[in-house]
Amino acid sequence: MVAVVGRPSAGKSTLVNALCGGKVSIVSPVPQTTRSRVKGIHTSAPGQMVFIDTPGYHLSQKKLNIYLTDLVTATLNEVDVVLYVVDGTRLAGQEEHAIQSVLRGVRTPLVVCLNKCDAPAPAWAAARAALALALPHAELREISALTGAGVETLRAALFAKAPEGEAMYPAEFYTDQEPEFRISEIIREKAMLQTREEVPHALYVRMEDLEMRDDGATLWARGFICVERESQKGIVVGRGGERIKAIVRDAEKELCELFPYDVKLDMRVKVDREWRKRDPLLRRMIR
Ligand SMILES: Nc1nc2c(ncn2[C@@H]2O[C@H](COP(=O)(O)OP(=O)(O)O)[C@@H](O)[C@H]2O)c(=O)[nH]1
Ligand SMILES: [Mg+2]
Repeated sequence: MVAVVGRPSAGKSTLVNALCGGKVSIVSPVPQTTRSRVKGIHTSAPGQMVFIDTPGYHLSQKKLNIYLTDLVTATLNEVDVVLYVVDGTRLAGQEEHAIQSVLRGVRTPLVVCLNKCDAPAPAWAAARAALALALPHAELREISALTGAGVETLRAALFAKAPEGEAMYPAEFYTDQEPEFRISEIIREKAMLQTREEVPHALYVRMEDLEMRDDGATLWARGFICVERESQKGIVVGRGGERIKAIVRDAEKELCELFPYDVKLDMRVKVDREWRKRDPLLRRMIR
C-alpha cells in the first residue's frame, strides 16, 4: 500500500493514473480536485501495488480543508510506503514545509519525487537540494507524471521498498472504485474544467439512480450537479443549457471509453446552500 501525498496541484492524481495505466483519479488545473482517497492498482511481474491518491495537503481552517488534511495525516501511518510528490516548477512555501515536518514524524519508508521535469523550472536544482536537506532519509526521484519520464524507475524504487504480502485484488483491476463513484467523479471533473473561479470548489455531484438497459449495452445514470448559490447554478447551466450539455457530452464520451458499455447521463443542476459546512455530508464525501 502506497500513500501518495503532496501539495494541491503537485501532480499526484496524474502520477497515480500513470503508475496504474488507467484513469483512476480525476485531474484538473484547480487545486483540491481530489476530495477522497481513491485507490489505484498496479499489478506486474514483481507484484501488486495499491496506490492511495490523497487530497492535497492544504493549510486552512475551513471545515472542508480540515477534513481533507486529517484524512491525509491518518493515511500516512496506515501504509507500507509514502510517495511524496513535489511540483519542481513552483517554489516551496509554507505548505510544503508543513508537509515535510509531518513526514519527518512518520516512520513509514519514504520516496520523494520531484515532478514536472518536462516543464521549465529555473529553481529545479535548488528544490532538489532543499529536499535532500529536509528529508535526508528519503529516496529522491525526478519525474514527469505527464510524459511518463522516470515513472518506470520510480515504480522499481517503490517495489524495492515494499514488503511482501498477498495480492489484494485480481490482476486486471486498476481501481477499486464502484461505477457510481467513478461516474460522479468524471462528471465533477468535466464540470470543474468547464467553469471558472469560485464555481469548481462549490460543486459536488450526487448520483440518484443507475440502470442497466439493452441487455447490458447501456448504463443510464441520473443525478445532480449541486452548487451553493443560484448564481453558480446559472453558470453551470449556461445560456440555453449550453454548458450543462457540454459537461454531459464530455463526461459521456470519457465514460464510454472507461466502461465496457455505453453510459447515458441525465443530469440536473441544483442549489444546495452551504453544503461545505455540513458535517454529515462532508463525512460521507471525504473518506
Ligand atoms: N507539465 C506538467 N504538468 C503536470 C505534470 N503532472 C501534473 N501536471 C498538471 O498539474 C495539474 C494538477 O495535476 P493533478 O494531478 O490534478 O494534481 P494533484 O492535485 O496533486 O492531484 C494538472 O493541470 C496536470 O495536468 C507533469 O509532470 N508535467
Ligand atoms: Mg488530485
